[in-house]
Amino acid sequence: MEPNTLYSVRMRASAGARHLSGAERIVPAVRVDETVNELVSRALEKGCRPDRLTVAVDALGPRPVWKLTSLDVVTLDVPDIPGSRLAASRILERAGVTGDAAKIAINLLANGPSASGGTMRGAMILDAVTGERLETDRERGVRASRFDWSDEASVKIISALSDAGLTHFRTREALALATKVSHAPGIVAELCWSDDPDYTAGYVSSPAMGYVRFPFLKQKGDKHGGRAFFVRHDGFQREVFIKYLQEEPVLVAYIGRCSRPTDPDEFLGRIR
Ligand code: WAQ
Ligand code: MG
Repeated sequence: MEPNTLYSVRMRASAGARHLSGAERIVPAVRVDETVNELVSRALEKGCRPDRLTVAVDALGPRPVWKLTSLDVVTLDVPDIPGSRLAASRILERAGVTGDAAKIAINLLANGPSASGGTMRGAMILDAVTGERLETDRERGVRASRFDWSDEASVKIISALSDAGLTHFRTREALALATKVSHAPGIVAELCWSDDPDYTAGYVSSPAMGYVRFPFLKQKGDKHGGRAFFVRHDGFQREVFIKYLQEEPVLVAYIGRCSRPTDPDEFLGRIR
């Protein structure tokens, strides 16, 4: 592994106790400056003004950086929310999540998964068999950190996603996150939809099936959303899993396939 001079740059904006936005990058030393500026501008662009904006810059040091290939992306053309949630549940079952665990996760995301019934900053960890919640902090959840697209892969994925009709930055960021998560020790699958009331799309992903999007996993105007990481029932090591998600640096350096919207039954037939 070549010695690296990479830095993790993380931004977080809040108003009072409320989290407004966050983003992070992994960049070489020479790009730290412009990246800090870019993330600060982004935090200030948002409609609501933060009263605290934190940027952390950390050298990654001598640890190796994992170079991963992004998950294959497909969008399933399901026009309604109940149909999308049902198809998402079927796909989770194919990935090794029980119907019960999938249902628990969908209900939690739909109703606000935090202990107080609001959204979480991070993700829930759910036993893929029982649906039991395993994260230590149910208010905050666990956050995946230290991942980014490499410069080259970033250019390529923007073009590949755009060819598949996908141009929103959220898709690109969620794909990098899901790619890192799909390599976590003990992961079975992930379910996500945004807590942004204007963003109705979400996805299920797994190492074998890739990143499967749904344009409508929730109603427009609904402020509930979140993430569930489903993990192996047998021999799951929570500390190892969390340490990987939070600390191991990952660059998504190669891109997977990005397909045009597909009929859900055809997709389910194909992955059988
Ligand atoms: N690690 C773990 N969980 C996170 C992280 C993280 N780094 N960031 C966000 N979350 C959780 C948290 O509970 C948020 O409330 C929830 O996920 C949603 O976060 O078009 O935009 O940033 O293919 O609002 C999915 C579909 C978009 C994208 C997801 O998520 C597409 C999105 P958001
Ligand atoms: Mg959000």
